Amino acid sequence: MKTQVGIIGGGPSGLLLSQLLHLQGIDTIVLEKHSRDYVLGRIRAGVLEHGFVKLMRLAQCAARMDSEGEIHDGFFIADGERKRRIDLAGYTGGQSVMVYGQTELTRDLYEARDKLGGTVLHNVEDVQLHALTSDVPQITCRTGTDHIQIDCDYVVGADGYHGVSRKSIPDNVLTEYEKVFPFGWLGVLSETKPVSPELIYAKSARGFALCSLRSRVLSRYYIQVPSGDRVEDWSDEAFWAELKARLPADVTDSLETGPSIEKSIAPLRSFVAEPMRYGNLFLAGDAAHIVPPTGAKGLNSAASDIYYLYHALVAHYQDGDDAGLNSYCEKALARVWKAQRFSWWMTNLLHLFPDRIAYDQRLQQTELDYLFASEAAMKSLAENYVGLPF
Ligand code: RFL
Ligand code: PHB
Repeated sequence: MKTQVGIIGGGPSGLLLSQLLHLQGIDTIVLEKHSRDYVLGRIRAGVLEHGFVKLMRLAQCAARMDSEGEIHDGFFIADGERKRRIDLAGYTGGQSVMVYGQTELTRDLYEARDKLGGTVLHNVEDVQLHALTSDVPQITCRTGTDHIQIDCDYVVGADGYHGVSRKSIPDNVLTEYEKVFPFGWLGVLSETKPVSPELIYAKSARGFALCSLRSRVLSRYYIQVPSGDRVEDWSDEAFWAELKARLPADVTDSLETGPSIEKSIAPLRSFVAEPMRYGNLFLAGDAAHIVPPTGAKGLNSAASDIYYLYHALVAHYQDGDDAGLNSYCEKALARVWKAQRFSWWMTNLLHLFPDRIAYDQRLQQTELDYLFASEAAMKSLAENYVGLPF
């Protein structure tokens, strides 16, 4: 097989890039390790920056998002019984975020790929990348008993944190920066009325909690749990009791509980791999960087990579201009590190760190007191939360 851009990974990054390039007449093949049902069964992000929303519109995939997604102009931070609304629109000249599930967005991207006859191969095994520094890099893989070779101009590694693309870059070229937090998030999806129309990020003496949502009848809640906890350790009853214990009393009083329809634990990790280009391989999204979910920046950081890569590839194919490809790594990483900083800051601000010395605990409390009292600090939070410009 032959294509212009071979894309590893059929998650949001790979599908969005494939769709955008197709609309510009650039041929792609997407290789996905899992079945479509498996990919669509993963419950992940819920908050999209405006830049991401604009990209979905450019990709002609925004109809359902625009009708079913919710615009949020603000969110709450709770500290024990205190609650402060962060007025996103007020602090950012009218900007907002969109609450629309990653699952739904991925479904929309798959449907758009189908409609245009895009090639997405599922259940591919043993994906390997070859000759990445040559003019004709290749991808080989298997589907069942078929062996496939794809000759490409470029390979995009959009295969997430555990993918093969990043691992195809020689060790002496790649530098990895990593910070693992000593806790994870236990998430529950339930068909209950969300406790608040806007998200609540809650710091409490028992640890962090988050009240989020997918729609008027579908809630998404998270609690911080120690690393090592397993989903089986947490019955629905235990989850609701712990969530209630971490929220302000007025929120707890109106919390509707019900059976979980999904329950999973995500570890909290910060990670960046540099460079994001090796020869004719470009990394994008979680393949190159991970953030703890506290700032809702993971998927949104993937979106800015796709934006830069899309424009760079279009300039290459339509105008013979490689400036965008040559500056991809530098531009993408500059924004990636700002999202890392923000996610790290928000994680440190709101979680319980069991081993923190008393001095650091006082500083954490002072940081939150300062935030609640300072328009400048809240403005900075709002600017980052709605998303820095691409
Ligand atoms: P993905 O979604 O991991 O997709 C990569 C795809 O590659 C496939 N794959 C392979 N395919 C072929 N060959 C191989 N060898 C392969 N290895 C892997 C995988 O099967 C998969 O389908 O990466 P992508 O596309 O870069 O998208 C990134 C986002 O998924 C991620 O950043 C977000 O979900 C992070 N995130 C959030 N981001 C936000 O912007 N806002 C949020 O509110 C938010 N909340 C979250 C989150 C992530 C969470 N978890 C579970 C980590 C909440 C949670 C709980
Ligand atoms: C979610 O709804 O899944 C969600 C929302 C905000 C975050 C993280 C996850 O910061």
